[in-house]
Amino acid sequence: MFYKKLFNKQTPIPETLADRIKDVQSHEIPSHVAIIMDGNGRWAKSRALPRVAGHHEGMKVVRKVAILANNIGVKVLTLFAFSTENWKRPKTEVDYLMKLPAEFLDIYLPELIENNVRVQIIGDRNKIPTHTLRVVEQAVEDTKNNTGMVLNFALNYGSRTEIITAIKNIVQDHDEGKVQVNDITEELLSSYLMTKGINDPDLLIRTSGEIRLSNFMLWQLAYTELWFTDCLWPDFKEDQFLDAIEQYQKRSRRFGGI
Ligand code: V0D
Repeated sequence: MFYKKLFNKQTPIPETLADRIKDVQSHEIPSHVAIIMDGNGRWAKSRALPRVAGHHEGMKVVRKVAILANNIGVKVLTLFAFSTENWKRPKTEVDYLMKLPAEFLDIYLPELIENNVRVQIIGDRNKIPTHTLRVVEQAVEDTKNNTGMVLNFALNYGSRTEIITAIKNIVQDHDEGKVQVNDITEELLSSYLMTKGINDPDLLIRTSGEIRLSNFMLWQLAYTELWFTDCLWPDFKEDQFLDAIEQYQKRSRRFGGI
């Protein structure tokens, strides 16, 4: 059973978590879960630590949530790691953030591969430092044949820019005679987005109490269940993830019943 991996021999599996996992698995699991991982800076501040300490702690939570999501049967987990607006932060913080993908993959990629997870990225690769991009693209390449969950990192991602780029490419293909005006449907536009081939999220989670989308997957979230929590991302653990899944299951059972 997977949750043995989350706990070593000294730490017994808490009965409650095992029970909760069994319980959520007896209902519909959202196929695609997207998460806006907010509150790392605030978590650090509340402990009188530098902001980057919160980002580092948040990285460990990414691993926990990814392993759990994969093992309950989530097919795609999209994580908003860095937005196009995040470049406005102090350079020292941006530099630190850009080192996290390499550190994360260095520590956790072997375990993700053992769990058959496939790494993907969405976002504008242009401004990502070369070293970071190389390491991430290598992980995408190394896991491309894995058949488990897709762990999709949104890096330098912004939804409006994504839609504009899609429109430009559609117009280009129209000019070249590859697309007719009447071909332009929701499906066609979806196929020009960076999420092409990935179904829209069933559940969006945002931590840290902000109740907004912040330019994240605006097109893809049209029908998504939204779940907001005051919990800060570094404090978000298995229990909070299962809370969100349970809430999703309650809502979809209610609609399914009519
Ligand atoms: C900081 C909380 C993992 C959010 C999580 C560059 C803010 C920790 C990655 C990662 C970040 C990205 C790509 C990849 C593997 C791992 C990551 C960033 C920030 C932004 F292929 N955590 N993480 N990337 N934080």
